[in-house]
Amino acid sequence: MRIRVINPNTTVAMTDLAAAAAHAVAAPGTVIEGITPAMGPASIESHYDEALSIPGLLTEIARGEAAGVDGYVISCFGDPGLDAARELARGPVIGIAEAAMQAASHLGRGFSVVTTLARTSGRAAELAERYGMRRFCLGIHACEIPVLELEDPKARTVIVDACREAVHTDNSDAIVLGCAGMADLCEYLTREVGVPVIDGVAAATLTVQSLVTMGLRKSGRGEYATPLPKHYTGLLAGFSTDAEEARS
Ligand code: 2AL
Repeated sequence: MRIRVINPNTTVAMTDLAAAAAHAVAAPGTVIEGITPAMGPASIESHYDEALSIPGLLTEIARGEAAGVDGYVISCFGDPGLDAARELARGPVIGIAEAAMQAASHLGRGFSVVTTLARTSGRAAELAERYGMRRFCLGIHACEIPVLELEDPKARTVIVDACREAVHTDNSDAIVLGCAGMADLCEYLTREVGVPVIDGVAAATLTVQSLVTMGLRKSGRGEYATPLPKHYTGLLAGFSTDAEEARS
């Protein structure tokens, strides 16, 4: 089975980090391919970044379909372009926020999200609502660390403090990490904080793997059917769906 872990931002180090987190949990027969789009923002921490990450992501889904990929992980906590990606793909497409929140809901009565900048909190709240997770999502806490500074050794301490504070304030039973760039901290945080800490990259990878193993594919009926043939103009001409070669 081939799973593509698409990092919707263009920072290769973050793609490598996410691919490593996926590889660490995948079954021996599952091939993980980390993908960095050729266009898009260096990191995603605003609605503008998120909107402009989607063309690069959809290009990679189209490429994956041409290459016969079995399923995809969208490796950014805003789950950008999830519905559109599902329209293009034959197999499952899972966002890390949806997978992490669902996993957390199996492990305790409520979870806290610990994210990067406070300005990403609204999106996390919207996603909890969308996925029916509002009842479980007891709070969203920002560390005010920009995505590309997560690898700074000082970030660890700030994140561990934010997780402890979140558990205390929300009386929560689990932590959901609000950024793919935190995936490598998951084990350390679990040890330090003493509650389950869920990395969405691992959770989404195993959700895709499970669905494909069960022989389940995306439903082609209704809203997730292939987009209607349509001509696009200007910079988006390559996204036209009225000619197969348009997307190549
Ligand atoms: C993210 C993420 O997962 N990747 C990225 O670029 N931004 N999430 C976040 N809360 O900042």
